[in-house]
Amino acid sequence: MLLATACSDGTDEPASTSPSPATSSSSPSSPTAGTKTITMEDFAFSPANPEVRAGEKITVVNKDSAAHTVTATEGDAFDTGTISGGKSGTFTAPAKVGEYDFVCTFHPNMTGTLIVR
Ligand SMILES: [Cu+2]
Repeated sequence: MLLATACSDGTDEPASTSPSPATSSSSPSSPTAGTKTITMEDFAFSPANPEVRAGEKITVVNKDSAAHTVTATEGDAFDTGTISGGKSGTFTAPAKVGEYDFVCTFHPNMTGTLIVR
């Protein structure tokens, strides 16, 4: 009698071909920023209240066809200048912790608050 019960463990895939993730050297363990991105889309900032680190460099991506800016409303804490539709820009967060309102100079109803920690 040959009752084939021994080979049915539910695994019908061949041995895993996925390499161990340990071979990747591209993931620093520190949660340091540097990759914060603000998106402009449909005449709004996303996120509208980004949390960043003091002095962090922030990328701004404009997905609209209209030009936008990210401009601090108080003083000139930061300002991307004009970012044409489909383009991106950068700015550097203030070195001082706090909350900084910003606006698009072309569209005053586009507002947000940069939270610097
Ligand atoms: Cu705008």
